Amino acid sequence: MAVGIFDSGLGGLTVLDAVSKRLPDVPFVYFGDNSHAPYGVRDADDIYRLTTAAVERLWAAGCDLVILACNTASAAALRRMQESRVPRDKRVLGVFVPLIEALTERQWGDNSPPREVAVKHVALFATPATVSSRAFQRELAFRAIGVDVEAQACGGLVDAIEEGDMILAEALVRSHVDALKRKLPHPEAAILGCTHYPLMDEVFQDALGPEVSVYSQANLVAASLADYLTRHPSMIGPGTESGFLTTGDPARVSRNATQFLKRQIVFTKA
Ligand code: DGN
Repeated sequence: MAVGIFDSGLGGLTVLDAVSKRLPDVPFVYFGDNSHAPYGVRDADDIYRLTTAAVERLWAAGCDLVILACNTASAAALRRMQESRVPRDKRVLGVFVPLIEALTERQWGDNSPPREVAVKHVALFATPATVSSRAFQRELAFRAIGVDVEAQACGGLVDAIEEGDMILAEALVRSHVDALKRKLPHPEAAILGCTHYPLMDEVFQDALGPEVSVYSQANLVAASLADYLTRHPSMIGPGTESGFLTTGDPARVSRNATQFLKRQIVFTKA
């Protein structure tokens, strides 16, 4: 059994990279739904349908535990899936909660009532679908009070990253940060609420300024997964090889993935 890691495209590789550094002996299967990316401009039903199909494919590949390494899918599909579709012996986890636990300085699974936290003004950068879902604000409200969240939908950024057009991606980051700062001039913390965005984290930090703490998910999700597997060791085991699956063109996706992670990545057709 391996851990399944799902994203609409290449962004989840930032999570995979952090997970495989933290847990080098754990096998994983990565699934990129590149032929349907980006999800960020789709409606919630469509995202739910595509996410469910991908998760079922990962279950069939021997992954009892699947991480939705995609905020857009976590926002639109995770709760709905957990309520209706996940069999008893399977688990599907998202990427919001580890981030919010870090922001609110909570331990994993601390379900005590919401309380005041140190950070008061938060900038959220995410896809249009994640921003309009308000899932981040909803999860935050379960844990913290008195936090002002200003969200910026970063239209076009996932497409530019998927295309490998880093000049356009940098220009988009700078213009989205400018737009955010017009609404919230002095954020204390900035959330990169899309797993593609850690590939641009230095540009975000530069545009925001050194006084802003930038939270990016990859390392937080890896730490949370390590903790989860310590408590649920039966979710992994022998019998499944690591691998990379895509619904897109494997040659093209492998080329872009290799460029992102700066190591050879070979995708096969899902
Ligand atoms: N990496 C996905 C996320 O975290 O939201 C991007 C979603 C998309 O396809 N736009």
